[in-house]
Amino acid sequence: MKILRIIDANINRTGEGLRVVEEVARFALNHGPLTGELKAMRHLLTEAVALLPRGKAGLLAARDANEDVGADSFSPGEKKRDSLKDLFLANIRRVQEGARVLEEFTKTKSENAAFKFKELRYRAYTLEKEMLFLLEGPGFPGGLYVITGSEFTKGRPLLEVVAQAIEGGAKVVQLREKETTARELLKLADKLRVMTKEAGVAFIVNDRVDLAKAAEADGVHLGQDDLPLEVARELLGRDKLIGISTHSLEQAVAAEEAGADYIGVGPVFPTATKENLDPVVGLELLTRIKEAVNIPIVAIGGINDGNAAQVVEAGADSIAVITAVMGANDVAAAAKRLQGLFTQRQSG
Ligand code: 3NM
Repeated sequence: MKILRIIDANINRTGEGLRVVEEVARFALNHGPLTGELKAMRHLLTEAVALLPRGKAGLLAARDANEDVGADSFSPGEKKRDSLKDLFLANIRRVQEGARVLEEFTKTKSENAAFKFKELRYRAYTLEKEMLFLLEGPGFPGGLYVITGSEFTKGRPLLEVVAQAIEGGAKVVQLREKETTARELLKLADKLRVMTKEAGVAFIVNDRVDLAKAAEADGVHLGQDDLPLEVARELLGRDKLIGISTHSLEQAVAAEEAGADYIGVGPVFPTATKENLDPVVGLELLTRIKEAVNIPIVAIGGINDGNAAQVVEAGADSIAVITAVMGANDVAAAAKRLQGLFTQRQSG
């Protein structure tokens, strides 16, 4: 009877875990094949139960949830789930642990049932890897984020300047060219895609979800008046980065809640590079935003050699610059100095 109670409790645990994970696959990821696999795993659980002596009826007879001494003791992790990823991980672990317990305790009762529980556990490991990748996305690298601006290169070809910035250690390149046709932008985007891929640098397209998709960029950066994040996510999928420009604490929190992979925060300092600039954010608000959100923060606006260290000190995970790199006399050296601030932080 005691063993049957253990088996019953763990069948419930495994089945409930599978249900939660299935909802994530179905409604959060919109993923047909994974949803199908989870359904098949639930069926496998039912099949295994049917192989036990007296099947489901025997388990029900052994059930006594009121007397379960463990029912009230939540572990701290059970009460708080910070993100969809945490919720997913907690529940896939329940499945794996439940299946393992079932495998051990049914060995003496039905070898075939034990074998099915083992199969279930292995399928849960494979599923964990696949779903985790989809939930985590590609990840934002941080560090120096260089934004293009042909009018600031002092007449030098843009692609050459970007190549030098990459040579200097830039981690992200964003295509942002205001006075160009879509056709020209796509040509440029295709070239930047090749260059960044070879260097292992993230490539982001400003504003244009269509171009980001066409050029197979790593993501898109959107302003407050561009397409809403949900629409961009629908078009690009979960494995692309979406960054949102924010200019206040409220906008930063809202962007994180909406599912941004990172946020731009600016202008940190006054700058003449952008028209219709929002009010200056300053370092203090940058720090407050850093404390309020969990996603990476890209500080932008008027950042240069003279003030970049303070920006990193204030909590920026990344600094985005146009003129400090595009307009530098020695582009590679400028990029190296700015990226160096992050390398120092890591080792210091
Ligand atoms: N966005 P520079 S400030 C493109 O506040 C851009 O969101 C900003 O150029 C914002 O490094 C800015 O030359 C211009 O100051 C950044």
